[in-house]
Amino acid sequence: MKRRQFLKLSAASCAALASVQLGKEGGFFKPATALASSGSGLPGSLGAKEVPSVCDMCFWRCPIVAKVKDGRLVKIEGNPKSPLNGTKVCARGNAGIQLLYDPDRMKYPMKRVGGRGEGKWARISWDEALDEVAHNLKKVRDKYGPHALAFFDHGATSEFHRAIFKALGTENYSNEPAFFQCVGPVAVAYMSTMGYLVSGTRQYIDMANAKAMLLVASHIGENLHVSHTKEYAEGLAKGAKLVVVDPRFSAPANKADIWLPIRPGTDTALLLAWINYVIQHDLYDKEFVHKNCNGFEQVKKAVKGYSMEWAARICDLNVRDMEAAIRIIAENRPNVSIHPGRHSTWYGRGDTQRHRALAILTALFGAVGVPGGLYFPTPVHLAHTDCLEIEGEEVEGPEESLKDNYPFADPFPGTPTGEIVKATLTGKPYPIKLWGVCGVNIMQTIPNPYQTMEAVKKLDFIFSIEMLPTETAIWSDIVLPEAVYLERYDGVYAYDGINSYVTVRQPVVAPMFEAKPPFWIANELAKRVGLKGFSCKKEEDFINAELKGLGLSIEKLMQQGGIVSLKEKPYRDTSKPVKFPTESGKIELALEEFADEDFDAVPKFEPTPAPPKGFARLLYGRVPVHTFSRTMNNLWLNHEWPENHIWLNDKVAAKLGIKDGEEVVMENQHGYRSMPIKVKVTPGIRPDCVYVPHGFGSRSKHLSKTFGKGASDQFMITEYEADPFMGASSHRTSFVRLVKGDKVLDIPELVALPRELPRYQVKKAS
Ligand SMILES: Nc1nc2c(c(=O)[nH]1)N[C@H]1C(S)=C(S)[C@@H](COP(=O)(O)OP(=O)(O)OC[C@H]3O[C@@H](n4cnc5c(=O)[nH]c(N)nc54)[C@H](O)[C@@H]3O)O[C@H]1N2
Ligand SMILES: Nc1nc2c(c(=O)[nH]1)N[C@H]1C(S)=C(S)[C@@H](COP(=O)(O)OP(=O)(O)OC[C@H]3O[C@@H](n4cnc5c(=O)[nH]c(N)nc54)[C@H](O)[C@@H]3O)O[C@H]1N2
Ligand code: SF4
Ligand SMILES: [Mo]
Repeated sequence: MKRRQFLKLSAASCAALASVQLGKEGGFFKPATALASSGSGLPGSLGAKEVPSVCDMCFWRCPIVAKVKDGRLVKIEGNPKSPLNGTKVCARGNAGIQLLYDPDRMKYPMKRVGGRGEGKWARISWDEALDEVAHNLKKVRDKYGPHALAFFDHGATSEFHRAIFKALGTENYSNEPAFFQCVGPVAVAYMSTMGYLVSGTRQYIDMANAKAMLLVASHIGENLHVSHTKEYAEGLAKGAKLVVVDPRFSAPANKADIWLPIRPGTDTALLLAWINYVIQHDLYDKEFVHKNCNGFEQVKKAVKGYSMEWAARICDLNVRDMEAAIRIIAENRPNVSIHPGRHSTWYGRGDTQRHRALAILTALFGAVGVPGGLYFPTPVHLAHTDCLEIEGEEVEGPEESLKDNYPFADPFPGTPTGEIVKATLTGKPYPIKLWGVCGVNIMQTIPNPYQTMEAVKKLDFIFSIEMLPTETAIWSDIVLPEAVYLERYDGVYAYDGINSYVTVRQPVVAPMFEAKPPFWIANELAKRVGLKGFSCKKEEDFINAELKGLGLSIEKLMQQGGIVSLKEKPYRDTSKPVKFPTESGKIELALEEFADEDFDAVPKFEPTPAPPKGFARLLYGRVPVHTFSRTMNNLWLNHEWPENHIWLNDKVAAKLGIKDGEEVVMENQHGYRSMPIKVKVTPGIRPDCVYVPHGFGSRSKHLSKTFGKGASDQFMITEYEADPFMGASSHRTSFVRLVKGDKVLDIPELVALPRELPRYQVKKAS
């Protein structure tokens, strides 16, 4: 098959994959008798009541229509009014039904009766559960001060509960994993360089109109967000060239014109050599740089020493491919998508500067505010409401803040997770004695779970708000069962990318068992700790208050099928200079504010230590049908992809005598061993690393469908380093060798290590 044909096919098959169709359509559904508690459902063409809402099987939040028959959810489809996903949802979006009806769900408030982590619970009433949580919140605050309370939160419902922690006065709450385990480095790099955030919930990269794309990691297709993947597939189908930099033959590497199988941890060397090459060969957009950028001469001077030959040795690539790759991008400027990346907490030191280098390259090509490039988000004018604020007392900050060591942690919310864990363990600079957890599976999310467990053992109290009996739930003293996204309101969701719109999440069925919506839980808890609670009476009030800014209400939205489009201006007027939201109004190619904090104004290459002898670097990523650990117990998704495999280079496997499909155990540099995992023997990964899809290997027996299936990358990550800019913690700084039967197998070193790259010295786990 010719490549072009294949790409067209892949665009179509990708869309097909995105809407796993279940059940026959037409005449199958009858009108529902008991409808959604909101009563805002629309009569559906299929006979079932159709309720527009928003998916929450991952954070992309595709608009959906839920079909409810006799009070039971029978089908989820994309909202046909959505300009992004249309009627499509991905496998996970479709399988939301199996989250709602999962018999393993947290059904009632539970109190721990065994040791922490044992998973022994007794059912208690909501009154008892809330009283106990409130009592402990007050007790710890009164004894140790407000900052002894920490809240680990993520996801749609966290805002409700965070309001209590804020009102109690702690500085230790935040959107933890989404920042400190995910986008922290990209966020700081692009905010500082361009003045705006490119990798929040949405990513402002116009792949559908690109003439060429550069993906550094960014394994789109495995990392699956429906509209993002559709736009990428559309760009390829229209003929965009693709360059992929990844040590593994990833889903996009598979479609690339050029795949650069880079030595892990050396991307900045490649990017700096490319920046130098582009400047030396006059391959940049002079007019754009002249009109819109500061610091060009400084960059030119700083990167002069980074030659292609040097980078080729560091990155273990060949100069010919490196040159061909950057020429493909340069020739198509400015309509090129240099993907800013998303998950970027890889190596700690050097992560922020890697994304700075990507931002500089983007600016040199003028690929900002043009079709195919980075574009400008749509301003969304929701009205401000204090409905969801809870009044508290003025509290002074701690003498020494956990954020103090990280000059770029502000203006982002939250406190570095690593610092909270360490303060809990050591009591320094002040004690932390209570953790609340909501929407985060901290044992599967924050590196070094063994350290996290030690910290939890030191707490006076830990509670979690959960929908499933996860690893984190079994370490909690009290677990509060929360309604899942199909049973509750959350808030207004505005999509501010190309094809922008506004919509709301609303309940499609009433909460099951004794699960309660976040608004109710937080309000009840607030009252019991002596706070006033929310100023509005019900969820609809704050949603309507916010929508007012757009002249809308829930009712008006529903009259229009649940979605209203917004006016957008993603592209610039190329004849005029742009006013970027930086202090100078220009893109900052060299950053004095970095230099002021003793960082480099222009990125330098800072190597991360290479694997110790006998070990391979542990890499991880996504599979398209699962979201982290949260979907592993889903009946349909578990059926599709029940366990993960460890990718092992074929030459390494041959030397070790390991065959495809054989079972091994991973052992990391600190001697921790994983659960058994099957090997995928492949030439599609370099010999100096292995790859383990994330989220598998559950350690909670209560998750009956997924317990013990596959192995967790997370439980092998015992070494991490903080990003010195904002304190995010690295995840690709641990190493494994393999154990087969009772034999420990050292990984042979098949690629020579250049002198410039230091080797990791095994030290105590961080
Ligand atoms: N199906 C599904 N999709 C998801 C998610 C999910 O859970 N499930 N999660 C979403 C979220 S929150 C995020 S943040 C994103 C994460 O997805 P991405 O932002 O795409 O994550 P990355 O870490 O950039 O990409 C993983 C790839 O990095 C490669 N890699 C590892 N080390 C290196 C290195 O040193 N250099 C280079 N060049 N490549 C390397 C790996 O081989 C792998 O192919 O996915 C999102 N999409
Ligand atoms: N080892 C390793 N660590 C990683 C990553 C990795 O690839 N490998 N990826 C990193 C990235 S990019 C990210 S974004 C983070 C993601 O980190 P997390 O958000 O912690 O990931 P999940 O495993 O989805 O955990 C979410 C938890 O919230 C619960 N939950 C889901 N929906 C709701 C809800 O509506 N209400 C309540 N109360 N609870 C809910 C789920 O049951 C689950 O326990 O992980 C980071 N950490
Ligand atoms: S990408 Fe899939 S799981 Fe994520 S919001 Fe969209 S349909 Fe739901
Ligand atoms: Mo993420």
